[in-house]
Amino acid sequence: MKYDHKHIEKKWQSFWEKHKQFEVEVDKTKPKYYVLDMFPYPSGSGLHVGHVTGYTATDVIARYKRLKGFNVLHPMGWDSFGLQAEQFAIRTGTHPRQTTAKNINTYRRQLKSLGFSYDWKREVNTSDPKYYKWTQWIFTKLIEKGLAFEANILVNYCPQLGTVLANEEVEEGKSKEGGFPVERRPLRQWVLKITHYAERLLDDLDDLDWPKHLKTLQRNWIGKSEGAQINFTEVDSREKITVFTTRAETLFGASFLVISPEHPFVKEFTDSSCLKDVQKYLSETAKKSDFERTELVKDKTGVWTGKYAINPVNEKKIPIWIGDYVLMNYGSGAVMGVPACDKRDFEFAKKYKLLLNPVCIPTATCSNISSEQLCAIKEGYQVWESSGIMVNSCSKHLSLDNLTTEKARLKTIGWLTLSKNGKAVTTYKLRDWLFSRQRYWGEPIPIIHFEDGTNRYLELDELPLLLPELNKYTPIGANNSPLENAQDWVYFTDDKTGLKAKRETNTMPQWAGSCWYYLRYCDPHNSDKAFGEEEENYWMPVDLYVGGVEHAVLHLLYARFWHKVLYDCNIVSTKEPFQKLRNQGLVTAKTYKKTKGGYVSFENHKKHDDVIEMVEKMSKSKFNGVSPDSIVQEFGADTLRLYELFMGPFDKEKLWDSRAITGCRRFLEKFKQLIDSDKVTNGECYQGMRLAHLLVDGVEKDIEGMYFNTAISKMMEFVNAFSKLDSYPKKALQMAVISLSPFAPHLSEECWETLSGEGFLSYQRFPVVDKNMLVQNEKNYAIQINGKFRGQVLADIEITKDALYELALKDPKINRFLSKKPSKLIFVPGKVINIIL
Ligand code: ANZ
Repeated sequence: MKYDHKHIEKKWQSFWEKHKQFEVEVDKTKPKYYVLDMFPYPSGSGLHVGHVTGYTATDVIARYKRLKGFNVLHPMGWDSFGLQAEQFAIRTGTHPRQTTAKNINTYRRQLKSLGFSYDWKREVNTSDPKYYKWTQWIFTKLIEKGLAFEANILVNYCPQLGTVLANEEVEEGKSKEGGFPVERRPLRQWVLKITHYAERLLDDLDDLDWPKHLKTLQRNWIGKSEGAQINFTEVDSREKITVFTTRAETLFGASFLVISPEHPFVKEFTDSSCLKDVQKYLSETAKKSDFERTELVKDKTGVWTGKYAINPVNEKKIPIWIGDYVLMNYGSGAVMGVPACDKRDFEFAKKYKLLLNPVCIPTATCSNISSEQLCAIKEGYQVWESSGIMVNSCSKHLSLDNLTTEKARLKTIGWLTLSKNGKAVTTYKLRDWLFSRQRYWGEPIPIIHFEDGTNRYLELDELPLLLPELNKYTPIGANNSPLENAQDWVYFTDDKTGLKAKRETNTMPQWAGSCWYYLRYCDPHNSDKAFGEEEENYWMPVDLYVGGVEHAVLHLLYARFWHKVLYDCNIVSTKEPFQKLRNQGLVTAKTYKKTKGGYVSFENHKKHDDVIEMVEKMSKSKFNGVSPDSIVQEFGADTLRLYELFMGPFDKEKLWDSRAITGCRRFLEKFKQLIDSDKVTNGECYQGMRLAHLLVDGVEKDIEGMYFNTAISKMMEFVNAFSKLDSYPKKALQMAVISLSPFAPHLSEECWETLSGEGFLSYQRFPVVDKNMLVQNEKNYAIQINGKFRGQVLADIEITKDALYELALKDPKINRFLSKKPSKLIFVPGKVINIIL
């Protein structure tokens, strides 16, 4: 019987839908399992096969957990607000609402065509007012807690995108979205106090089952540094300058101070004789991004202010410089320059001819230092950045000489604290989250401003604050949001106060909606609350979350932050949202890149002589995206699902090869042939049952460990071994069908029906393995003839030499070499027989 995938897949998809097979409700009699995909932003180009690896894996897990008796929540939705959706709308000249609706339909159709077992009744869409009403409400909770406020801050502004960006959205001085240059500008903006949670965001990582590299990425992003603040005094004004240092013990070596160009004291600390130079310097650095300023390879620049400060430990006068390698938004925006112990300060001192005082030298036991190097360090010609022994560090206040770095640090901080010249502090690289965007396609920030400069947030009965309909939604620049165009919406009289009011025109960043969507899935149709308590209690936390590693510091950090705020408001019951997390590996494909830039498609690449073949991340823009549609059409969803996971280990990078799909298709055809075969019997057959138990055991372990590719290999091996049997026990085949069903659910349903299994496949239980059946009592023996390998035979582990020879004679492939009687049989039990003729 032919494998008609089109008929089979349509039949079972309608069946599942009709019987609402994947819709779930809270059921306290069953254990729950919540398996979640990072929901997509529905782009105009639709899904490509690289997107669906993760979705296929979670679907295998969801189906497997159902077979294991869990009540499985497996939802899907759309992250449809944000820059990408808006950029697409601008490019195509259609309103984002229309393009979003259209794109969502495409995505939904594509995902359904793959037979994913989502509870579609729970679909959420972040740009739907019924959803964003609650995003806005959570924002008001942040205000209530004092975690959202307006401030004048230096922001990352991207002129091409016409908006500010969060630190997390900037990479190497460019916008992650689009790669456009980003500059620093002071602006009044909404900010969320994520730094308040820095310590908990760090600590709670310990208990999560997340990949190690991902935890490291978050830890580094939060960037905890333990150090000290030290106060220096400016000579003329007696004003204090506070520096942050992780090396307090090097204080005797501080021979200059460097303050950031944005430091509030820059004006005050500049002597009139240096004013011109300073102004010139400031205007030059204003154009640079933080990345350019701190890039390690770059030459450090600076300018002298003409002023001095007093080093509190020895009362020495040291010059105050301005240097752009010092960032205003880290530590205190000022550093003490210790050229003997810090490479950057060493280069700076060399360039501007500043003093160097060696204060820390390697210990005598430090092995890889030559005597010449030691001499250079002691004399101040070479920098020594590691720990060691303190020298030249003695004054009437403090003596550190001969102490180790660590002891000296403690002693220095102790003295600083007692003398009130400083204190121990912890700083974080994490910055507060810049939350305003000058964009149209986002959640309006539910704030209204009054003429007297005060404001208020909208209360629940005033939400959702609808995004006004606008025909002109492109960025208008000059730090203004396109929402300014909706004059009637912006200016109004506030009913609650009777005052004239102006609405906030900034919108929320694209990360807002995804900060809590996993909570809405628990109770998506609740119109009185963001979600019900009972539902949240039952379903949370997410047991398995699967998505790309690119979200390590954006979505995953922001969502953890909001979740902790909600936890503190007693709105959620768990401290963390995502208990276990796994990243799918990137799917790559061949690209054809023109040497002058740009890409051509595979079909056209021969027409160009300046193209280089490369392997890159799959993407429509590089013309190497493969749509699942054509593959589902030609080979079927089950084949595609199998190939998605068979390509290689789930968390590793994999190269897409459309030609290799036929292998998976052939396997499914062979599987179906077993089921349709007239060798299927109701009888028992030890060999067949043993193969089935081995299969179930292997597949179960592999699914649990997310080794999907090896699970599929085991199924392929099963089919090969099983097809050689004389009869096919039905029971064994039923076990095999259940094992296959999470991977190829449509064909499995069809096979179950053919085998006339009881009830529907989706309600079956995953077979229980009989451990006795797994014990190995047969082996594959290698058969050699005159030392040459001629084939294999399966035989009892305790078979005798002569019985094995008899068996070999029966195998036609081997028999044709055995024309004569053997002169000798050399036998290694359990391994090999060599027949000498
Ligand atoms: C003196 C010193 C001596 C330093 C020495 C280092 C080595 P992490 O580990 O990244 O926290 N620093 C402080 N504030 C800064 C700012 N706003 N911009 C740029 N650099 C800043 O690094 C902390 C160290 O970076 C601090 O310790 C300070 O230099 C510098 F042998 O102070 B140190």
